Amino acid sequence: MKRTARLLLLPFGLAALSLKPATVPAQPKTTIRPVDPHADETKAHRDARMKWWREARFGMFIHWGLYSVPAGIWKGQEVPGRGINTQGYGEWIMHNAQIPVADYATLAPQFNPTKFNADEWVSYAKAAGMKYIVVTAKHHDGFAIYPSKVSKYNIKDATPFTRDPLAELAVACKKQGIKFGIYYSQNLDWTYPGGGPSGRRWDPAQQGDFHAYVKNLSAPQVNELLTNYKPAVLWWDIPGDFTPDEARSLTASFGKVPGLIANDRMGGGVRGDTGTPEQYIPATGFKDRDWEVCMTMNDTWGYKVNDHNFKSSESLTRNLIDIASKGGNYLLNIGPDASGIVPSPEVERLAAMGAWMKKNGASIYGTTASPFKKLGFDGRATVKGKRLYLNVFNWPTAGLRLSNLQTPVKKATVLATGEKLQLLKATDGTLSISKPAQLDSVSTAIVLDLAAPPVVIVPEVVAKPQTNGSYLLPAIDATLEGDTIQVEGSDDDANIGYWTNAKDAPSWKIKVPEGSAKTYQVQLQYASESAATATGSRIAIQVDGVASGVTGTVASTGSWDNYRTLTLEGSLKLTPGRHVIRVVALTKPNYGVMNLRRVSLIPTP
Ligand code: FHN
Repeated sequence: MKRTARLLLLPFGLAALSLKPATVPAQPKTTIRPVDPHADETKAHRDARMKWWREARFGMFIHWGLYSVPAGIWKGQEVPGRGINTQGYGEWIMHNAQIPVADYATLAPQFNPTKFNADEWVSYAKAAGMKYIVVTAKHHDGFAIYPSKVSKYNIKDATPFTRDPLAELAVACKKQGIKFGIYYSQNLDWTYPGGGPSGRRWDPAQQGDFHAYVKNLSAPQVNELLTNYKPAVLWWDIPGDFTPDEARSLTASFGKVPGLIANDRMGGGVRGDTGTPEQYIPATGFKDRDWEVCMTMNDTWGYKVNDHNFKSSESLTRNLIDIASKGGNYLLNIGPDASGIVPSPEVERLAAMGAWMKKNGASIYGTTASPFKKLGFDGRATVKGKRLYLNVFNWPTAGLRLSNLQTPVKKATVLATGEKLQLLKATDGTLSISKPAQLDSVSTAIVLDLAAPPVVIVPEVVAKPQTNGSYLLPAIDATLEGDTIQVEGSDDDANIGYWTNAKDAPSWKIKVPEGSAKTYQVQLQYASESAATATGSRIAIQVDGVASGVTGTVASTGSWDNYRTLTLEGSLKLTPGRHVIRVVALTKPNYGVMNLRRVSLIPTP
């Protein structure tokens, strides 16, 4: 569980519990709408609804609001991060500088984005090869950048700017063939009395009843947005602990937008359509789940005048390729300034990505995840029907080789130029592909036309002892049993997380060489944010499905990111041969068992 993932998880669990009555009396049939508006959807319907989004692969996030005026600076001082916003994001300035509501509202008369040009913004997305945009209608500061009838704290009523940016963007999107999406902070609101807080409130004006806030602002604004702008995407942020009725009120107008796609950040028991890893690319993607990585180009979502720490267009493009190869979408952010101008480093990066996408987009759009567990070169793979795309970041000096592909390859071409490449198949089935005349410094996309959709043998991962005799079993090599448990985090620091069902379990295969029967201590590298008062989960190690007697308790480490090494009690006796080492949870007093990065077996003398 990453920091954001934890926020998603807790309210789900609580809401689910509160829905279960102790006894179930015979009830007349009711017509109460389920809390999750898509609860009864068939797979076919869902596939049809998600089709455009799955094919799109690339979208633009836009964070724009009153916070673009101070642009990271308050009373002449650069505002650092605070509390849960350690990053010091520009759009968090009201929270990070603890600006009183009335003082923050003085930004509204200064917000006059006369240079805002919806066609231009959408054209940047289009030029980058993006297929949809998602723009902040209201962020945590509570200010609406559209003329809301629900509250006067909006662009039309509170600023000199009388236009409606959302309406203009919706029209520009339609004109340019881009899907239009809306972000809405349904839970956090630092201005409206009772709005969801982030830590302690800092101004008495923020005090109030959360349920009244949902009833009088949040739900009516969501319904207003869906009714008036008919977005293709609704992007919730930071799940709220909503009652079932509140959850229903927030989704009351979903029916007005057939095909609406909403993410997993609403709360109140609504699972949503898409997972939302933020600022990282999951090591293995998400199993059986649509997902979208949202990411900043520099270190802020909302404009900050002094943030020049931009990722290179090469790494942004490779991120897109990496994400597509794992079956996800990339929602890449821009943070326009208060006049409505998109900062030039962002425009330049979008154009550079677009130049690559124009020639190589076929290796991204409409593709599905790589069938390979690992490639033997620095690059990524995607699939579309009978085509296998290889994106090669750095051409291997020893030549490009592909192992484990069982399907016959008919031809290989360079996607951007059409150059035909030579194919050579070794007796062990390894394919060699000749080097193109020209390589792309970002990534050279190769198309392999196959006789049928690719069939790939995924080699079994069997851990062997290190030189000191110990076994290292990393998250990335685990076999996962269960529906919720998954590998998260990026390759270097991946962990097993979302372990919310105690019956789920990770396991590893190991091979103990002949003549080296030994006993081992078992160490876990783990993190857990269990409440300080609650005990941690009891853990046990099984060998080949049998309890080994090795057990331990994974107490809180303070946060889901704070890893600690724990040596379990007892020792493991392993005979020569193959074994399956499984970590099981005997108890789960908290909402997650733990985040597990690695298991180590250390030989004891
Ligand atoms: O707190 C926000 C943050 O400002 C930004 O909007 C991101 C985008 O995903 N969402 C929240 C943090 O998860």
